[in-house]
Amino acid sequence: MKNVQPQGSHFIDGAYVEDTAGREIACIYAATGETVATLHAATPAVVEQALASALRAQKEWAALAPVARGRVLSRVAALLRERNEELSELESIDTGKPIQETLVADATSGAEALEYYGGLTATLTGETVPLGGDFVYTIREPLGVCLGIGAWNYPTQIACWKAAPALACGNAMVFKPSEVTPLCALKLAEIFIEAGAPAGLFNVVNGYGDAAASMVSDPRVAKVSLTGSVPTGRKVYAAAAEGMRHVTMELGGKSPLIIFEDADIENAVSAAINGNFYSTGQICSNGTRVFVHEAIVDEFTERLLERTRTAVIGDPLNPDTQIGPMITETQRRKVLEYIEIGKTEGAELLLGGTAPEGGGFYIEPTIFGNVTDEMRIAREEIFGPVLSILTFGSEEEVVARANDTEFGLAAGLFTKDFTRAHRVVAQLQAGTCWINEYNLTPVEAPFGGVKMSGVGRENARAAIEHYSQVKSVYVAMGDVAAAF
Ligand code: TXE
Repeated sequence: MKNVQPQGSHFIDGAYVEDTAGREIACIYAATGETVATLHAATPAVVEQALASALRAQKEWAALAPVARGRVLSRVAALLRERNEELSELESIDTGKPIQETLVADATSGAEALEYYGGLTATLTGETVPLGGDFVYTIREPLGVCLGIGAWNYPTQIACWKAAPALACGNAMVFKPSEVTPLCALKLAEIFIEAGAPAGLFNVVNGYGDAAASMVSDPRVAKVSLTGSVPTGRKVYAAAAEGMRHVTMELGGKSPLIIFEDADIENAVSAAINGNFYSTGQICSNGTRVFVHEAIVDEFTERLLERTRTAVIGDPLNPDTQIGPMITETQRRKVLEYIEIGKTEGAELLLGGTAPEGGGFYIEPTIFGNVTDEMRIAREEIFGPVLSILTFGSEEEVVARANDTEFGLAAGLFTKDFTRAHRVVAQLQAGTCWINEYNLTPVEAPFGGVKMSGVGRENARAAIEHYSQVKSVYVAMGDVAAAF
C-alpha cells in the first residue's frame, strides 16, 4: 500500500498543521481493515488558528477582481483534472470505492464544480431597480467565513461542491471532513494554494463531530453547509439558528424509483443498479424503494437478478472491481442488521444478504422482493447495497406511496408515456427527479431535498443564493419630503 500519511492532520493558512494533543483519528482502508494513516483531531487551538486565518483570507479574497477569483477556481479545476489518477487512487484508499468509479466521479466532479463556478464568478452582480427618478441598486455580498461539514461517501466531491460556490461569491471556507475519510480534502487544500488562492481561503480542519460543533456556534462563522444524516442535520441546524447563521442541509433519503408497465426494462434495470449499488449503496439520493408495476415485476426482477449476479466484488484498486467494501465495520454491521430486519419482517431475500469471507468490510449486493410499505427496510435509510422491490397497480396509488415518507431528496420514474412522466413528476415530493434515468447530478442542475432531506440547494446558480446576501441601496435624486 502506497504511503498516504499526510504531513499534518490539518491544512491551515497555506500549510500543514499538527497538534498531537488531539484525539487520534485512524484512517482505515476498508478493503483490508489496515490503518493507512493516523491523524489527530483538531484541538481548540487548531480551530482558533483555522477561523482566524479564514477571516483574514476572506477579506483579501473579496477585494480581488471577480475575474481574478474565477481564474484561481479554474486553475484548481485544471490541477484536479491533471492529477485525476493520483487523486482517484487516494479517494479509493480513503473511502474503499472502486477505482473505476473514483476515476470518473470524484476529482472530475469536483473539477466540474470549480469550472462552473470559476466561469460564473465574474457574472455575479446586483441589479438596478428604477423607481421613476429615484432608484435602488443591489450589491451581492459574500457572507464571510463559511463552514463546510462533509460526509464520508464523497470526500472530494462534497468539499468541491461546497467550496466552489462559496469562494465564487467571495467567501472563505473552513472544511471539516468526515472523521472516517480525512485524507482527500487535505489534497484539495494543497491544490488551492498551488493554484494561487490566498493562504487561509480554504482551510481543512480534521476532527470528530465536536470539532465541527464548536465552529457551528462560533460568531466568526456566517454560514454552515452540512452533508450528513438527518439526526446530525437537526443538531447542526438548531445550533446554527442560535446565531441566525445561514444553512444548507444535504441530508438523507429513501427515494422512490418507479417503473411503469411500459418502461424499457433494460434501462430501468440499469437505473436500479446504479441507484442502489454504485458506491456500494452509500449515496444519499439512492432509489432504494423500487416500485415496479405488477404486470412486469417478474420480468424486471429476473433481469435485475441476472445482471446483479455478474457484479465483480473485490479490491477497490483493481480496475475490474465494480463493488468495493462498506466504509467502516460499523456501517457494515448496521447494514447487516437491516438485512436481518428485512428477513424478520417477511421480505423475500432474492440475492446477497451476507458478508463475504475474508478481510475488509464487504457486503454482497442485496435484493429483497415482496417488500411492503410499512417494513423498516422500506422506511429507513440503510446506506448500503440493499434494494427493495415493491409492486403497485395504479399511477395514483404509486404516487401516494412514493410520497409516504419523511424524506424527499430524489425520485425517478421509467415510462415511455411522456404525459404521464410529467404528470407524475409534478406530484412527487422530491428535490430532484429523473425521467428515464437515475442519480445523475450535473453541476448545472440544482440539487437538494424537501421535507426531512434538507434545506437549500447545492450546484447551479441556485447555490449562489445560499452563499451570498443582497444589500439594497436606495438612491434619491430629488429633495427629501418631510411632514414638518
Ligand atoms: O454521518 P453524520 P455519519 C447517514 C447514513 C449513515 C449515517 C451515519 O445512514 O449510516 O448517516 O453516518 C459531523 N455538529 N448518512 O456518522 O453523523 C461528522 O463529524 C457538527 C447519510 O458519517 O451525519 C461528519 O463530518 N457536525 C448521508 C458529518 O457531520 C457534526 C451521508 C456527518 O456525520 C456533529 C453520510 C455535530 N453535532 C451519512 N455530529 C447522506 N444521506 O448523504 C457529527 N458531525
